Amino acid sequence: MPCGRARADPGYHHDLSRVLKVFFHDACFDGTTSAALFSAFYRDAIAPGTRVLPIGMVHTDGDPFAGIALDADDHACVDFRFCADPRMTWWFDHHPTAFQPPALRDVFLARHLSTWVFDPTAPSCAGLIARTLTAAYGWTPPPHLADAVVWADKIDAAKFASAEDAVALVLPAQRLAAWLAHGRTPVDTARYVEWLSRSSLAEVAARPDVAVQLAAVETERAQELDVVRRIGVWHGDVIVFDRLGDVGARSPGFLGYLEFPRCAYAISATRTATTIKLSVGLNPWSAVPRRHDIGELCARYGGGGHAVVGGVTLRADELTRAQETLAAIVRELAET
Ligand SMILES: [Mn+2]
Repeated sequence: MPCGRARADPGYHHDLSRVLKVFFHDACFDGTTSAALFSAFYRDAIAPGTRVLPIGMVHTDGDPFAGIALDADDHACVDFRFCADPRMTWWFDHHPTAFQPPALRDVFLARHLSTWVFDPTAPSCAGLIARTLTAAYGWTPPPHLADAVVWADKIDAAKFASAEDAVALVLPAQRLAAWLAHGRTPVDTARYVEWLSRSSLAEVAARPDVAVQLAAVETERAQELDVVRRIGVWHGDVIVFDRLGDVGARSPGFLGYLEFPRCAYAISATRTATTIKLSVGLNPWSAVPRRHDIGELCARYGGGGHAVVGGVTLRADELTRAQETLAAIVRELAET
């Protein structure tokens, strides 16, 4: 064990009754990798034997932590908005819109905890966590998690040579990223985090229950491409996929750029039984220069994100507001 510090503490040693809650950005490759990585670190270097409860979080207008119980022995939040509650001992994020409302930034700066780490220039939160834990605790991720971190950097920052590369479903990391984006339940993602904390992406992808679902994701791909091609509507150089009329339909994600390579921006509007999601992105493979800070734009409508990708999540009963917000975002992005 590279870090003997916590191991020397007999009070923590293999205390199976100890529980850590890890809050993470749900349905996201970086969010789940971050949660798996932090879980492995915590069991290795802080408190062996801890039972980890991964809890997927979604961005909401208002306080996403309202009604969330911080009742475990310790709490961590990764790849998700800042939570000022002192019981949230650990926090890592790279979203420029992490502080909402902005006054939370003052809390972060004033308390100056070494276990609260924010770097909006990090390509992925998993990469930020790995670098921080190595520097501060001398903890090196096991090879299977180091591999997942490399993929999180690549996927979260869309560092692919082309849209074709980005949507490929050949390697386990990309197959699992597509699976995570395909309407997984919080129970699915919590189990996935636990598996990934202990085994490789290839091993997780080969689990019989997962393999069946990965095959289904691949089968649905051709059908999805047809739909994406059919529903894209141009507004200047912005392509819009309005799926609000089709509850449960997914955002095209990178498939939008594959089918509409000339777009500068892509916006999708999707709806489930509980939430409405507007997703906004800059085409990573477009030669058109970026004209907007998308995270800032989304934050003005109650959402958040990065300069090149962001979103707004609303409640399912806010359809009118969602339609108005979609129209407003389209107007802002389409004007030159
Ligand atoms: Mn991330």
